Amino acid sequence: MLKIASTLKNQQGSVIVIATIVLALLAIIGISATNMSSNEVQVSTNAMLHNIAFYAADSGIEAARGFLNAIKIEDAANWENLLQVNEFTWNGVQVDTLNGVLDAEGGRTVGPATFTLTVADNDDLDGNDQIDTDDTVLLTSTATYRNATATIETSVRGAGEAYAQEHYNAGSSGDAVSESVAATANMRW
Ligand SMILES: [Ca+2]
Ligand SMILES: [Ca+2]
Repeated sequence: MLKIASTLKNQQGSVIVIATIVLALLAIIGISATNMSSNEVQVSTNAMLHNIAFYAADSGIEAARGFLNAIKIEDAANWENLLQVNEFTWNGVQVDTLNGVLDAEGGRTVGPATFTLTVADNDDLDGNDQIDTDDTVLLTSTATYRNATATIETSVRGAGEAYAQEHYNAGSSGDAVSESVAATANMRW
């Protein structure tokens, strides 16, 4: 009788040990699952933040291309004013950077993010990075949103007023041959 009681007590002890181990395993699995799902939420949040920053930077490139083109048409020397950080008048405002031009045109904010632009001369073999001799500059747009930053760099080519007039008047000049030559020779962006 004593032996049976002792065996039952031992079995109870084993059940408690096994139950404790199972509970511990379940707890570990539960914690791992929670960690995995919070990691996935973090990854998708980071991707969303990066996308917002990237599309803001991309908007900056598109807007800057348009205004670099317009600046070149209005006065080609202003491209060099941008490279030399010299003041010029744009839209009635004194500006000395492409950021200033965009600010004078309504700002650089896209949704919740703001882009920042820099213009630099490419290596156009004149030994002077403040003079543009090949109608090409390097444009960089950076946008930050919370902890995500996106930077896009591209080169922008413009050939000035003559090309711009041909380019924009091509549909009405009626000189298809010279237009297509001009378009090929002055391929811009
Ligand atoms: Ca140069
Ligand atoms: Ca250049």
